[in-house]
Amino acid sequence: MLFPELLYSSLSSCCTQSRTHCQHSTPAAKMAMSSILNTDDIKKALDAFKAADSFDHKKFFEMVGLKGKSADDVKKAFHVLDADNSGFIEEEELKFVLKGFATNGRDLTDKETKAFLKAADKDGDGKIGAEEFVALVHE
Ligand SMILES: [Ca+2]
Ligand SMILES: [Ca+2]
Repeated sequence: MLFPELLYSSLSSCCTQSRTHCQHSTPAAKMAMSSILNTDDIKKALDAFKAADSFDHKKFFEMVGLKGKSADDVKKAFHVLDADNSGFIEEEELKFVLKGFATNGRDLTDKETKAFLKAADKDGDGKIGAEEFVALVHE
């Protein structure tokens, strides 16, 4: 790691005081969505779905340029959206998914969140795994 102090700065103090005994796992450095996607494209896509209940994930992923990205890049985006690093995008995280693209992204409505989850959650466990996300984006 080039900048360990940056990486650990967000962890609780036990990690910085005695890292060897710390029970927290080292988080993978989160990438910014803007390093994966073009910020102008993100802005345009967010503008296109400004109205409540207008969200269309297929068109959105196309507009932000994610659809054309490799599975590796889509997974990087997935990890940005998995805010608590659980390995899944849960319903609560999905509601705020547009904020993962830009801080001024709106919240999805409950209806949009449920429709999005239903489209992505192929195995029916109520959350979106990385593979499910990649499949949805490339669909
Ligand atoms: Ca999560
Ligand atoms: Ca699932």
